Amino acid sequence: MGVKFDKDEFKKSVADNLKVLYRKTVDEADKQQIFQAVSYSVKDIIMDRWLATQKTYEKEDVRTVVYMSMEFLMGRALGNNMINLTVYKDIKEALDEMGLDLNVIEDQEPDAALGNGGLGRLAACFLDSLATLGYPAYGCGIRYRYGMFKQQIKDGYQIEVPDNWLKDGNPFEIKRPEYSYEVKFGGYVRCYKDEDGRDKFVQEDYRSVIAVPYDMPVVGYGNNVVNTLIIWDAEPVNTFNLESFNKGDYHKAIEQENLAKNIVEVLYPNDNHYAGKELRLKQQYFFVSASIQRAIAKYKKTNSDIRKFHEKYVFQLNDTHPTVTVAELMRILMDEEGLNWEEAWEVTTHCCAYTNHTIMAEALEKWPIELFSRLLPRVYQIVEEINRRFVEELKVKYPGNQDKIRKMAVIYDGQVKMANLAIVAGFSVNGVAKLHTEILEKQELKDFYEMFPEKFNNKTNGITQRRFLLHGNPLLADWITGKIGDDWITDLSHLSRLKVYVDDEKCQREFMQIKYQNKLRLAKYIKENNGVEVDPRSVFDVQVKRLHEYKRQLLNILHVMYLYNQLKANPDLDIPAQTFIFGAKAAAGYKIAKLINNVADVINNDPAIKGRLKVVFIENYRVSNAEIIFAAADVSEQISTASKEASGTGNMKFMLNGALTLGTMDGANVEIVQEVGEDNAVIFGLTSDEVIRYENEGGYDPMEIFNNDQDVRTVLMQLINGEYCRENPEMFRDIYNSLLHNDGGRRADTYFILKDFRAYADAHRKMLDKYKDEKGWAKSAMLNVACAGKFSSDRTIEEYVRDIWKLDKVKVEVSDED
Ligand code: CGF
Repeated sequence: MGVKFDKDEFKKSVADNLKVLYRKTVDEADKQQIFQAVSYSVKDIIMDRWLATQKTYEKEDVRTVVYMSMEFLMGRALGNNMINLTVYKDIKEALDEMGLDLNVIEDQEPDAALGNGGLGRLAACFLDSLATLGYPAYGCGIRYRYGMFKQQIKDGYQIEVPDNWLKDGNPFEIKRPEYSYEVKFGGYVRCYKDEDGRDKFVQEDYRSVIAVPYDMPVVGYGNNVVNTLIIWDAEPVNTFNLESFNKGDYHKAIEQENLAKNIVEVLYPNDNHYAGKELRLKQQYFFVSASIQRAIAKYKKTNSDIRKFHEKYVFQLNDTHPTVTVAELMRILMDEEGLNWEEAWEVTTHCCAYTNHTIMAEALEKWPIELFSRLLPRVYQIVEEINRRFVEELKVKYPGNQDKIRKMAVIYDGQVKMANLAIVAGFSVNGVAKLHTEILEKQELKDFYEMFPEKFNNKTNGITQRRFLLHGNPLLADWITGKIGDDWITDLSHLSRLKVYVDDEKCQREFMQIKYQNKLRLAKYIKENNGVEVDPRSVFDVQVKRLHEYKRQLLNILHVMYLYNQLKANPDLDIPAQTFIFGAKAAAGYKIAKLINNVADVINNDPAIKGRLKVVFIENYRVSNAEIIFAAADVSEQISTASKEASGTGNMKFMLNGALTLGTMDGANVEIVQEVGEDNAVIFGLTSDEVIRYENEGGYDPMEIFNNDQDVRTVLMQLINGEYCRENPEMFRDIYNSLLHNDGGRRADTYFILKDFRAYADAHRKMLDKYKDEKGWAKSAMLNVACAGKFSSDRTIEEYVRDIWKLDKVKVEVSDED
C-alpha cells in the first residue's frame, strides 16, 4: 500500500506552491520558501489519507486512545512524513532534478520542540507507532508559542534563547476554530437545586479563554493511516472587552487577552522537576479541559448514551501532568451531562490510565490546596470528594492506620497529590521499564500496589526505528535492507536475522565503514557548529541527554580529567584516541556545562597529548542533530545512579545504531544487556538495591575515597586549584563541596559519583580493550543492532493496546494507491 508518486506532478506542485505562496519561481525563492513549498506539496499527499482515515474511524465508530501529554517532542516533520509516506527517495530525486538539495531543505525546518526530553520524545514515538500499526489514536497537547529554549554556549555558559518555532509558519498544521471550547478559571461555585430537586453547580465570576485546536498529521508508515496530534492554542474570549474599557477599567479589558497569551506562551523547561508555578497548573487544566470537551463532543456525534463513554475512549495520562483529567471528566459528566456521582465515577475509572516516568522526589507534583481551589474551584470540590470517599475506604481497610492515610490520601498536608489522584481514579498504573516498575511496586508506590495490585503493570519504553534508523542513518538502513529485506521497518524483531552476519569479516568491514562515514558526517557537523576538529578514527564516546545530577555528566567529565592526567603523566599510554562528546540542555543555573566546556578548552588546546583526547560540547542538542549523533557513536554513556533513571530511551537509540552501552544497571539498560548479552556491553557500579540501601542508611562517606584514592583526590583538587579556570579558581568550588560535604539536608555525593568512580574508570579501560580488537568490536556493534528489536515503540504500543487500551486495528483505503 504505497503512495502512487508522480514525479512531474510533484515538481509542478512545488513550483505552483512557490507561485501561490510567494509569487516566486524556483530560482528566485530562498531556502525557507522552498522548504515551505515542498512541505505543502507533501501535505497535499497527506491530505487524502488524513481525510480517509478520519472517515474510516467515524464509519467504524472505533474505540480510541487519547494520549494526553504536556509535551510532544516531535522534531522535524518534513523528512519523517516523506519517509512514512514511502516517497523519500522519489522526492529526493525530483528535487535533485529541480536543482534542489533535500538535505538543505530539511535543514530549514525548525524542530517542533514542544518537550524537554525523554517523556516528550516518547509521546512522539508513540504517535508514530500508533499510526504505523493502524490504531485509532490521537495526541492532545499545547501549542506553545515558544518551545524548548535554544541553547547557546558563551564563555562555557549556557545561554537560553527563545525558540520562536512558529516564526515562518508551520506548513503542516491546520487551525480548526470550529472545534474551539471555552475553559474557565477562578471565580466561585454557586450551588442550587434544579426543578427535580437535584444539586446543580455553576462556576460564576470566572475568567475564561477559548481553546482553539491546531491539527498536525501523524503519518503511519506505508499504510494510508494518518492520525492527528491536536495542539491547543488559547485565544481571548473577546479580543478586547470594550465595555470594561469604556468604564475606564483598562486592566480588566486586557486581562482576558493576557490570560490567553500567557497560558500558551512557553513550555516549562523542567525535566524530572516540578516547579509548582500557578501558570503551569493553568496550562494543565487548559489543555485537559479542552481535550475532554472535544472527546465528549466527538463521542456524542455517533453515540447517545454518555454512560458508555468509556467503551469508546481511553485517556492515557503521560505522567501526572494531565491528571486533572480525572476530576474534569467527573465535572463534565456530572455538571454538564447530568450523571450522578456513581455513574460518573464508573465512567471515569474505566477511562483513565496513568504512566509514571520517575521516582525522583523533586518531580512529584503536589499543588497547594489554596492555589488549586482558587484556580479551579469546582474541580477542587470534586477532588475533595474523591479524597473523602477514598479515605473512608482506607479507614475500613486499615482501621486506625493513620500512616496509610498520610501516604495515600489525595489531599494531605494542605496539598493535592497528583500521583495519588491518578492511581486512585485510574484503572492502570504503569512504569516504563522492568526495573522501574519493580521499584514502584516495592518502594515508591508500595502501599498502592498492596491495595490495588491489579492496576500495576510494566511497559518498557521504545523508540521508533523509522526516525532513528531509517531517516537518521540511511547508510545503515540501506545496508540492513540489503541483507535482510525491509520488514524491519514495521517489525523491528526482524533485525535478529542479522545475527548470521556478525562473524562474516566482509560484513564486519562494511558495517564499520558505515560507522566511519557517519563519524565523518558528525565530525563535519562539529567542525561547522563548534569549530573543533575531531578525528573520525578516534573512539566516539557519547553522552547526550538532559543535564541532570542523577544522569551524572559530572562522573563522565571527572573521568575525562583523570584520563587527561594519565596521558600527561604517561604520553605513551597504549590507549586509542578518544573523543568525548556531550550534548545537553540544563535547567537554568546548573554549572556542569561550564565545567565540561572549560575542560574541553584546556584539553583540546594542549599539544602535549597530540590530539589523543578531545572533548566536545555540542550546542543546542535536539531531535534533529540527535539523529546524526546516534548514528556516529561507538560508545553510549548510560551512567545514571542505579534506580534513578526510570528507563532512558537514548540508550535504545544508540543500541539501534550499533553503539556499545557503557552503563549502570539502571532503567532499560538492564533489559538492553539482557538482550545483547553481557559481552557486548560494559556494566559497572552500584546496583539499585545497593543505592537504595545506602540511601536508607543515610548515605556513605566519600571522604574515605578522597583520603585513599590519589587519582580521585588529584581530580577533585583540580576543581578548586584553577586548573580549569585560571581567572576564577573558585568557579567549581560548589561542585567540589557537593561531592565531599553534607550541606543542610543534602548528603555529600548524593549520586554516588566517587563511590562509582573506580568501577567507571575500569569499565572504560575494558571498553577500550574491546575497541582494540577490531573484529570483536565490529561483531559486538552488529550484535547490538541485531538485538535491538525489543526496543521498538511498536512493541511497546502493542503491549499498551493488549493490556490497557484494547483497541482494534483499522485498514484505510485510498484511491491513488500503487
Ligand atoms: O521519562 C523521563 C525523562 N527524563 O523525560 N522522565 N520524566 N519525567 C525519565 O527520566 C526517563 O528515564 C524516561 O525514559 C522518560 C520516558 O519515560
